[in-house]
Amino acid sequence: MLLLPLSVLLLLTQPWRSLGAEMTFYSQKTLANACTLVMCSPPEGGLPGRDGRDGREGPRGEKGDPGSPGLAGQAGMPGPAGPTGPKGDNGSAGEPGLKGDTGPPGPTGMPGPAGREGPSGRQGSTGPPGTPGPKGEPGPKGPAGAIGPQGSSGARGPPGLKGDRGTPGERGAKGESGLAEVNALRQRVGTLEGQLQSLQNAFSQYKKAVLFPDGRSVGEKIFKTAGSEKTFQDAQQVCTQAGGQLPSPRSAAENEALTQLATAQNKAAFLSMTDTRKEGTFIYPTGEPLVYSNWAPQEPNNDGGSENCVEIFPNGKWNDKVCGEQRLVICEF
Ligand code: MAN
Ligand code: CA
Repeated sequence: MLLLPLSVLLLLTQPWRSLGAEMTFYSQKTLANACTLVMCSPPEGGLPGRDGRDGREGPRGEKGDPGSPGLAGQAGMPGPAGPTGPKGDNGSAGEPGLKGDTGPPGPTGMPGPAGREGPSGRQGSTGPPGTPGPKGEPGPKGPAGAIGPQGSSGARGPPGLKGDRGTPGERGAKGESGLAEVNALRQRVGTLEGQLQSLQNAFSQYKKAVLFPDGRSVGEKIFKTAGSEKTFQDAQQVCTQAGGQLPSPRSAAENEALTQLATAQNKAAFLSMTDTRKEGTFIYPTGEPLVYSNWAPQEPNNDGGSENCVEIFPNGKWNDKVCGEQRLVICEF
């Protein structure tokens, strides 16, 4: 037990000795029994450093400082504790902990992608009516007009009046394009306008010829006389057979037209009205009461109690007259 402290003392007190030899010697002694060096050091030897907390076992602490020399012949007191050794390395990693409890539910996720396309819908209701189709082609030519009257020279008369318009033809096929159809219609309108003008000219010409010298046109009426004189009944028949009737002047203008004819013939003419059904109440052939009158003063007086017809004087005034008298025949068309 005392050999090592003594060797140390010898080393410290004999500095002339070779340092390398001593180091070799010391090293061999230390490696041979390191524990012996610490455990068997003098009483004042240092304490080993503390293990690091939770770390691996740290290395051995440094050797404490030598204690003070002891009294001769007696073992010295242990030296003070050495300084705490350096902190050891961290210990090995611990075992994995227990699995944690299941966490709370997460927040609501984002909306999912759009679904697949749905099935086809049901058939829709019937749509509105379409636009009218194009105008049909002109109808077939009308029937031939009546044969015109024979001329005075014995030659063939002029052509008869054109027949009535025929029934419309079937609707034509749709045009190839709107522009072509418009142009065709324009051309047709132009042709029709020319034909209309020709007819107007011809009609004006025929009216003048027909009304001269014993006819008059007023509004849509035509009055014409053949110059003959007949009883009311005969005169009425003549006009009916001609497609007309006895005159029914409903206005001053119409009365004036009749006045001109009577003046030209210088004869009084029968009108259509009578009061046969009810004395004093003159009516038209239709039964309608008068809407216009131009009675001469004190007329109608039903002279003799039997005047149920009406005459118009050349001056235009009216007088009720016996129907059996003969008066100028003027027809209304
Ligand atoms: C004659 C007839 C009558 C008429 C009188 C007027 O008698 O023409 O109808 O009323 O004259 O004075
Ligand atoms: Ca009279």
